[in-house]
Amino acid sequence: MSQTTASLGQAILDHADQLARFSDMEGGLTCAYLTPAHRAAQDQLAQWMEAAGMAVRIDAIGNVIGRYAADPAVTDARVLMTGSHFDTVRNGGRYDGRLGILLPIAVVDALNRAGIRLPYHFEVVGFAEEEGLRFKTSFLASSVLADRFDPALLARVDADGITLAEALAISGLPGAGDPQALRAAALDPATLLGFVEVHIEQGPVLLHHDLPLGVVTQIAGSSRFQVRVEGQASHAGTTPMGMRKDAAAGAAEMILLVEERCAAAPTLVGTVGQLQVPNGSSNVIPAACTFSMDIRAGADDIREAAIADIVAGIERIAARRGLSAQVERVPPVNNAPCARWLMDQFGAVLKKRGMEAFELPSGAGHDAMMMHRITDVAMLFVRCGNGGISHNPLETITAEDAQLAAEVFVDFLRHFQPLG
Ligand code: HGY
Ligand code: MN
Ligand code: MN
Repeated sequence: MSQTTASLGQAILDHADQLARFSDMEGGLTCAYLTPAHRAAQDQLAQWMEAAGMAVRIDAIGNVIGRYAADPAVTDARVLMTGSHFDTVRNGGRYDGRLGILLPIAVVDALNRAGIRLPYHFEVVGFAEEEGLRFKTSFLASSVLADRFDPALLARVDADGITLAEALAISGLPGAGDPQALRAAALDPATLLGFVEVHIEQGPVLLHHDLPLGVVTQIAGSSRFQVRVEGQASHAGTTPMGMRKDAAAGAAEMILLVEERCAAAPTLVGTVGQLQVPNGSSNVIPAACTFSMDIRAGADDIREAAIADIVAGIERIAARRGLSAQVERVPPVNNAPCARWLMDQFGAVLKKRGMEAFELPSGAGHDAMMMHRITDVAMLFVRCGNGGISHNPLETITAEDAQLAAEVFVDFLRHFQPLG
């Protein structure tokens, strides 16, 4: 087997480069849900999965799912799933999510070429939507597989006023967005042995410890919000400072509150990544200001306590300034623990190769946290270069680390022992 895994690392990076050609923007990588670039990436992944010897299906939400069938001698084979997302943030990196699809495809291709079958069905999922870029609600794709999709989200609109339902209706996907078709795409948890996800760390910890790989202990829960602050437009030159209802100044005070409150507890982080003054003019006091909030913590109670304080603070600031504030909450994704029995199988492979079985939490969210709702999960992190930067074109990994991750993944698959 080793001769066929010799050059997987570079092949994975090459595929990431090829996939990055499909972008919604010039000069960078943006692949938002159900755009032409997204459809091209979906087709490309399906082609690579088929070439690797997998039977491929595309489901009602757009997931690309390849099945590498079990050894025919195993008549009651269940399914071990892996995968990650192929949508991206705006002007993002080319490995976030995609490494977790391309690496397993390369591994299956090597197993197939070596004529090796596993004692279980192995499925690789290209999740169609995880980042929430287009419709401001994340984990759409894994929530369908986990039977946690909220049909009310079909009414969410993108920046062009297109609803998720309309986008699905013209997508060519099975069911065209019919809620029944989305429900029918859910997996049967009884058929699953577990879900394992390979992902870049998206942080500096492995780099700091000079380690290529790490085993994830838990995935931080996250809550996202859209906040709209409304005041009163009036003349920038004639309105005394004490008589203003300035929505942007109010929003600025609220944003500083987010920063201050989220600095107050370990593992708690808060980010305002989007900030707009709709239809603003430089000589008009802003009548409205909108911003996003992304609040995460290593424990749900820490996150929920911060959210309660921040929402109360927003209301206090609005009242004092004569403003109104609407806080719209996107469904939260709770903290997800990884399963010790799965983590230890990655750890055993690392130790057998003379490597440290280093364990670390994930501050980033992943499809595994949604799959955790229906089966046990584990994650293998791969070191990030450039100081661990991610959600940025500077995101990078080395072919050597991708190679190591692929070899460890092959060993994990070939020695995998189901629970019980
Ligand atoms: O935001 C996240 O943590 C992930 O990249 N969607
Ligand atoms: Mn991401
Ligand atoms: Mn990701």
